Amino acid sequence: MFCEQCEQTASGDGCHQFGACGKSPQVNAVQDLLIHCLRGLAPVALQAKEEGIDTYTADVFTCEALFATMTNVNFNTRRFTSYIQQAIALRESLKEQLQRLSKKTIWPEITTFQPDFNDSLVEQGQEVALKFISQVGKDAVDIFSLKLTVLYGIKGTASYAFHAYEVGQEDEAVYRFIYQALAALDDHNLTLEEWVKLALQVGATNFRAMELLDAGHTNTFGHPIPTSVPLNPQVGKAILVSGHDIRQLNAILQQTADKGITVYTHGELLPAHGYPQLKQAYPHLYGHYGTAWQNQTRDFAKFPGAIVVTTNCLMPTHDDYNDKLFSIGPVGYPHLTHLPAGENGIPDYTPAIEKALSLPGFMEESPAKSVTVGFAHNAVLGVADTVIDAVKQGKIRHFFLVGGCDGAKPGRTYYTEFVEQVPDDCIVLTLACGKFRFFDQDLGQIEGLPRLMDVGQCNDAYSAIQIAIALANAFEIDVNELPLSMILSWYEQKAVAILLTLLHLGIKDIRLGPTLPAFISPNVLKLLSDTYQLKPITTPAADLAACLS
Ligand code: SF4
Ligand code: SF3
Repeated sequence: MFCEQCEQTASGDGCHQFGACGKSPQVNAVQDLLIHCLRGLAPVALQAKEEGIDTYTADVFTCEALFATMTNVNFNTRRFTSYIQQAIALRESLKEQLQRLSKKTIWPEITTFQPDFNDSLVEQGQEVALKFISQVGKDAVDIFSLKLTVLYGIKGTASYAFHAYEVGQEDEAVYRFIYQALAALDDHNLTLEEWVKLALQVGATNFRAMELLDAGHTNTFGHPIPTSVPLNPQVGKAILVSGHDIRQLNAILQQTADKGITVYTHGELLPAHGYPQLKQAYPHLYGHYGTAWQNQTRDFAKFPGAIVVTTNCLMPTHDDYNDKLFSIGPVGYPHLTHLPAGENGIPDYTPAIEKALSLPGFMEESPAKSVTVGFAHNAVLGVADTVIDAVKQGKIRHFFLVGGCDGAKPGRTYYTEFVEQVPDDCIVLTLACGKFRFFDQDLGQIEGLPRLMDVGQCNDAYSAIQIAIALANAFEIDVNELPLSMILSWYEQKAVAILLTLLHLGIKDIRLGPTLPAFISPNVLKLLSDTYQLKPITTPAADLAACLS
């Protein structure tokens, strides 16, 4: 196998024997086969779109299937077999419709690929993966590096587009670009410059996908408001909802209303508590349980109720909690109970509800503890005058956006230490699951503004960008001239997409860690550091001093 799509990749080079995330060579091979089939679907779907044929089912399917191949989403070869079958069926259906229009098209080889479902899909996946790697020509290493950047970035974008679709927000241009990027992976004539351009277009499209998702969330659940979230459980039966999917959290809340079950968020669902319409409609949406995704083996084992995983990050499951763990949507793990999507994509959560009722739940109170969430763009810009005055009076010296993914590597203590060392006259904005390194710290206030503000999930990078743009406009300067530094942590492909968005917007001086992506070649890295001054993190003290100088 060969996979280097995440930060955890073995020896910072690539997983060759077995995934450091727990992905087996077999799962990796069927994921590669699925990507190959999606690359074959893409040119056909683009041609169909040209002819006015409805490609909607294929559009949404492509997003979900790409999402399933992201790190820590799906480890189930049977689910990938089904995705591969669907990809081929959708491709052939679109071809048939084109044929009916008497459109004579010479299809590239990849669009005629037919897996043999009676033979080993693993071996076929290994073959196509080898072919993809060996297709590198002139500027081989750098073009391959950019191809992987585009592929991994588009996986992140597709996952946000899928979430946006779920909350009723779509843009045909996003679906079209995802196909264009997939189809480009088979274009052997693109120059290095054209690949760089395409990677930045991934960033632009991801910005649009995050904007759609922001609109979907805020239209459906209201603009987040600062909200205190208990971290101490309350006595009673319980369901824990993990991942990013706020619409599915809403559905679980609906289906558990009046059942005597308390609902807790886990991981990236913590910011859901800030959405007023969700909170008001469901008093049993109570608190947050557990910390970072990489601690789930311990946290899930201890949770005395049912657990539903809606998206990444799912770690290989454990006998201690397998029977109370449920997956939905693109998520999967062998032998885990998967709740299939019903009408409108919402599963019947009865098995999870029954499991929660059969388990003891929390038996005793624990000391009160809480965090505050809900500092998205509307809330922060609502106090823009206070922020601007505090900056003008020198009471706020600098803003730090410390956000991104969490992970298991020891080097990630950098982010905790960084936040601890931020001077008292500076504000820390945070987002995504990297915040669990410091989310419960009390950093105090400046002029009534909390020094630590949780902007939201990783996709709420959109919100952070809106805040930065509004501040830059208020001061009549460029975003890069703001007293703002971005200290980012990455792990998986949503973070790759967000990084490309920031580069597309021309944001400079980003500090990235804990290590740089293995798929970025030295030449591509030089290009990014020359153009955008993108740099690796060093030490908290040195980076802080450089940001404040
Ligand atoms: Fe390795 Fe990451 Fe790929 Fe898993 S997703 S196999 S850890 S590079
Ligand atoms: Fe985290 Fe997996 Fe990336 Fe949404 S939940 S940011 S790592």
